[in-house]
Amino acid sequence: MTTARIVYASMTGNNEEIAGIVEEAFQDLEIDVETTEISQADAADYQKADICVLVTYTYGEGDMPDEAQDFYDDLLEEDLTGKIYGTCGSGDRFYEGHFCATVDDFDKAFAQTGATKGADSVKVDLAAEADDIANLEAFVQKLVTAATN
Ligand code: FMN
Repeated sequence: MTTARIVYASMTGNNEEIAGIVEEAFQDLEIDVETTEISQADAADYQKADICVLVTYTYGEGDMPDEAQDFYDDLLEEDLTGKIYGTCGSGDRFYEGHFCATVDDFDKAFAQTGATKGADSVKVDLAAEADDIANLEAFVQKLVTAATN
């Protein structure tokens, strides 16, 4: 059975909600999925999954959330060759030039692990609305297709 692991960082709830939308989309496709908040997660947990997903906000001026830093450093040490990954998250377009910068940082980190990108990153402006939910569902569909073909 195909398995997915979602790790998320969220301060005010937008990304927790996105993680929930992504989790439900996996469940709808009958994927065995587990979701963990980033400070409770270990980058090595991705070794147990076929599909690795990271959902995060961005802080400061394009800065990584403090609680994501250790996970990020550990992720760079993992060899995730053969796995499929995708990143997504909510930021705020007000931060021009830094919109969802941490989503991009994790995208690059996964590429360094040897994992294969299964779908383009999805970036959401603040809370997910109907079109964002559709984009997130399409993102999950692509990840599953990449992992099962
Ligand atoms: N969003 C960005 O896209 N880029 C930023 O550089 C950025 N900096 C922020 C700095 C501060 C002090 C705050 C409060 C928010 C910032 N944001 C930035 C917006 C958050 O990433 C956005 O509100 C996000 O939806 C929060 O997610 P959460 O509800 O899961 O915590």
